[in-house]
Amino acid sequence: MNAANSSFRRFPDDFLFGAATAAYQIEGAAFEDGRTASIWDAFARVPGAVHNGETGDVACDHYHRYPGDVALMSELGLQTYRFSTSWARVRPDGGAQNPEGIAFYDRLVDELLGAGIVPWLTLYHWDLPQALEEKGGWASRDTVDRFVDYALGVHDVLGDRVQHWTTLNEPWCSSFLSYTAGVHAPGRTSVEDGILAAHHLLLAHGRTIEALRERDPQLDLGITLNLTVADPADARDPGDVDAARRIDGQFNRWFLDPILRGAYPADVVEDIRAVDPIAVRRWASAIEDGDLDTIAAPLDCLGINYYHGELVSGTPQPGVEGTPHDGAGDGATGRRTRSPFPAADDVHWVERGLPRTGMDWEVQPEGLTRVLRRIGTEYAPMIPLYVTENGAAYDDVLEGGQVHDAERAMFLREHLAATYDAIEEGVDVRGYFAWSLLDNYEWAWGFDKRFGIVRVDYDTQERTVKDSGREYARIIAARAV
Ligand code: PNW
Repeated sequence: MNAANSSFRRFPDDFLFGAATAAYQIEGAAFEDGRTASIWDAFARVPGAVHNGETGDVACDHYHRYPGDVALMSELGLQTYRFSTSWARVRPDGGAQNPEGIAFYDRLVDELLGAGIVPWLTLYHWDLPQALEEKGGWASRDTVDRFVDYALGVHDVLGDRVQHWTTLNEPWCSSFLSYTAGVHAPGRTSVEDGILAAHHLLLAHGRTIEALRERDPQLDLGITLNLTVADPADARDPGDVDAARRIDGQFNRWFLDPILRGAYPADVVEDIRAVDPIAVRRWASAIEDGDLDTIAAPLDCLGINYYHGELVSGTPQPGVEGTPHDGAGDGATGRRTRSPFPAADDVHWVERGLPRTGMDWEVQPEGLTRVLRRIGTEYAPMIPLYVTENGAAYDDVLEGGQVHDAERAMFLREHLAATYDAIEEGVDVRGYFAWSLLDNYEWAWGFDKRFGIVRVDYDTQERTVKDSGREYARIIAARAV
């Protein structure tokens, strides 16, 4: 049975339903109580980097409105809430821990626990302190030590109440989109910086897992990766098959293999070496003895963010340019950006007529079943999986105090059904988080793209539960789709 002919699927009793956000996208209060700039505060001010030059200075003002937002979570029946801590709030300029900054998360966690909602904490959702970027950022190995200090400082305060710890959200984005493509902060456009950043992010992940594990063996420790299914347009065409191998390699395996197998994928290293041998030589000499063992530190769970798949070819496609990952800054503003894939000049995306969301991303729920199946069989058969993000942007209209976002409700239903299909096959999937609780700051797209199951009016900060939010609440109450 597949998602399309779904009838009734009841989730296991211990399956967790939640929603996710990230600090910079919702908190606002960007310079309050000692917080200093992160790379996103700086990048948002680079002309042409973000749609309309919008910043997260205020965003959803969640910093001041968190009690109301937690009450909304209760109203929706969420069992768990995935949020991130802001490094620049907890440690201004990456320096000493700021008691007023960490106190916000202390209050938030208490509010969640008081409402019976399980806190799911992510330590890094892309907001490196700008002062650390100025010392080399993720291209520098020193940032790894700074991250471990930051993680332990957060654990000092919240470790008695937070059980679930995620080191990084989507290191593909914070390395290749950020240091190679230049569409996310800090906006660098270098293959060398991208692969160095990826290595240092992975090392920071592994070192943090080891350090937290040593402190408290009871914690539930993991990482969240954004994964995709890359399919060849024609499975008999060697050029198309190679295109799919390259995208799978650079998007999925570059992170999965070191974390779950302790080695970088050799074919991808060779592909990148062929286009930039100096970058690969510098990257190889930055890898120290023991790094890969650290990166492969055992995990308790793996988070998977899934939005869409990719259909690719080795043959140029008339009328289709770029990748689905190009970001808002591209072309429109003249800021220099490039492909996030260092070795995919000969890869072309193929139009196949699937419905698309407001991000122009294809709606492909069966891809989620396939991602979960693959990870649960090929890579991590013994590790519980969580869908830590899944959702869609659409141009919502508020009419008479209601948002009738039938497309988003359908998107959620189909992807929950796709998740269930993987569970039914025996894949150990333990939870699902909708992206996102609130409309929020969609990075380079600013406030132009709305992913929330709750609408935010950015003039009044009024929250309105959308039809999709009510639909999700009904699904959670029934524990079934
Ligand atoms: C994820 N891509 O970002 C993030 O974790 C969220 O913060 C974000 O709001 C959400 O997905 C929606 O975009 C991504 O180009 C950004 O493939 C870009 C890509 C993937 C994920």
